[in-house]
Amino acid sequence: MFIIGELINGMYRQIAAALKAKDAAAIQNCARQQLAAGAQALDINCGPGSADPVRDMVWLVETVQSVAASMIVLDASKPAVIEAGLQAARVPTMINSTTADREKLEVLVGLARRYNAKLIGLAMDARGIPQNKDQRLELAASIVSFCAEKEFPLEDLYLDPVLLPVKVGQAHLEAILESIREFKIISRPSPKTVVGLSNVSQGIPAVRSLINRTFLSMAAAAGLDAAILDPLDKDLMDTLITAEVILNKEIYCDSFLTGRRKK
Ligand code: THG
Repeated sequence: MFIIGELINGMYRQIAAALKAKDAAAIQNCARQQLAAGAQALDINCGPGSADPVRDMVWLVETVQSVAASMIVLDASKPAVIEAGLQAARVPTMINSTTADREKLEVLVGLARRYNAKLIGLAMDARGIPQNKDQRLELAASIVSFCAEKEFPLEDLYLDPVLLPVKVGQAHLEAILESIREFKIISRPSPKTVVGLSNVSQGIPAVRSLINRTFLSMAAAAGLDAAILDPLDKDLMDTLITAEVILNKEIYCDSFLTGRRKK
């Protein structure tokens, strides 16, 4: 599974403070720690409190890429913020994200092509979060057909079923898992799939890690290709390694866990 570290996000108080103070060392430490723990890409999000998200995104991209060559996942709802990040980036990039709305697809698929970036497509539109599996599949299929029409490579498209917290969306989780399986068979070549894992445990501090790793192993079994997650959660990373052995994606040996752990 492709691991995207979630921690450089202004949703976290320490990151919001570091961003406000332009504390480059704090951001760079967060980047290095996530990569050392096994992240292959870093999600970057200025958070809801940023007064100037275009400027902050550029600063975050420059700050991170001066210490790491890994892919940066530009996480913002405003296309102008994503474009500023794309312009600043000298490392590989992923756009996070477009919705299934035609206007957003026009802009973001255009940017992804122009900047040779990968693209996350959320199975939602201006009407909001889909209510069932059929609606998710319909939204995902409209993103796929738009990308195919514009000749954006489908293997660079990551479809996101939009993971809801178990606390508010319990009845959706089984359908979300089924969507992961079904998104993969919308087209050939197959699009990829991604979730923002920590969404599932929001608002449940006591058992966050348990909920995250339980969902992740179920999503891995459904064929999930990538996850935005907290790579510093050792139990979560151990669960992922073990799930990949069980799914025969990694070869078993008696030291499979210690052998594949990062530190
Ligand atoms: N899909 C895509 N991108 C995403 C998401 C998604 N990006 C953002 C988010 N969801 C994934 N990243 C996070 C990062 C943090 C948290 C959840 C998801 C989180 N943060 C703490 C909280 O809200 O409890 C912040 C508080 C704190 O600990 O300081 O949970 O779904 N494509």
